[in-house]
Amino acid sequence: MATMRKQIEYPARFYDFEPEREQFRADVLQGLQEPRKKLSSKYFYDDEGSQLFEQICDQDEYYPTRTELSIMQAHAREMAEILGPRCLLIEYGSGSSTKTRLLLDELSEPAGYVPIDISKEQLLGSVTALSLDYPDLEVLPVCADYTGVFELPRPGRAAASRVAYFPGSTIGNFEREQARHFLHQIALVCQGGGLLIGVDLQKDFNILHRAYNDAQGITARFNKHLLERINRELGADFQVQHFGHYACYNPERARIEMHLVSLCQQTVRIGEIDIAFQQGESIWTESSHKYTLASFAHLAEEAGFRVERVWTDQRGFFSVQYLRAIVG
Ligand code: AVJ
Repeated sequence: MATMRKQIEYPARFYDFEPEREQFRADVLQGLQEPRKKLSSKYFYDDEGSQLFEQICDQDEYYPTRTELSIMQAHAREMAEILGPRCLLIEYGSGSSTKTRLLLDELSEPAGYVPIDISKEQLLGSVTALSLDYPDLEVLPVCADYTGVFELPRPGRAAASRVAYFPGSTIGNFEREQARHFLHQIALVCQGGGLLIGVDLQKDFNILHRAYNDAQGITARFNKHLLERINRELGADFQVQHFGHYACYNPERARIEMHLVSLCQQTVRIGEIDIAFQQGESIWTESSHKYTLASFAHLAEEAGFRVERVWTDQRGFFSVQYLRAIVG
């Protein structure tokens, strides 16, 4: 049945490793049965969650996307020069591929573009649009959880180098040890090439706080949507109105910590399993680490990279960095 659907709806070279429902169930049950309840932020991004994230990016308070886009607009040509001709561009978490277009417009004869995303609908949509706008570009989409193991497609044209693109400061969602491990994997894949990465920077706590507590409440909806997804996909009975959005900056750990707080004592059923909540007990749903240029350079070096170039905006809110892979 699944094979049939793939044949009918998807392009022939669509590498489909969409995470399985059972993995989602196992992760959710494990996270909610720990003494300190937690859910992985990667599960925000089903089709509806990805749309909500796009809406967050439009909020005045949410500076990262807009700032990163302005850095790309100002410096894409220079970035393309450093990346060099005939590179294979591999994007981790391509989403709508908006920032990538700025890069693709400047790249010299790219060998191909490999967008990797966990959300199939969004991936298909952006690939369709890209193929129309860049008819000469070989696009090799991969639907996968990019933190896992998956096969990298090979382009028809030989690539001079492999360059990973990881914008959006998604690296901030990783714990330090995970971040190092993930970056190291990329360093191995991109030997001889490198990684172009968006990294959000430390700044006034109030600005950070507002970015994750927008006045329209879109971030709150995005956060609570995770419970709706669990209800729908795992047959749970979360009463979403009995959970509150809470996001706060932790200066000691230099990160935003996002939670869903139980507003009353309640029990939630997920399939056969009951999960009890005290009033005020929280589910930790996301951390978003903020770096300094120095703290990020240190992490990059531990992972097998050397920081070759850093571009920032005038306020120093956000950075785009080119890291050269130096692992042997
Ligand atoms: C795109 C994952 C980096 O952490 O700022 C936005 C996700 N979470 N608002 C971030 C997010 C809440 C975002 N990342």
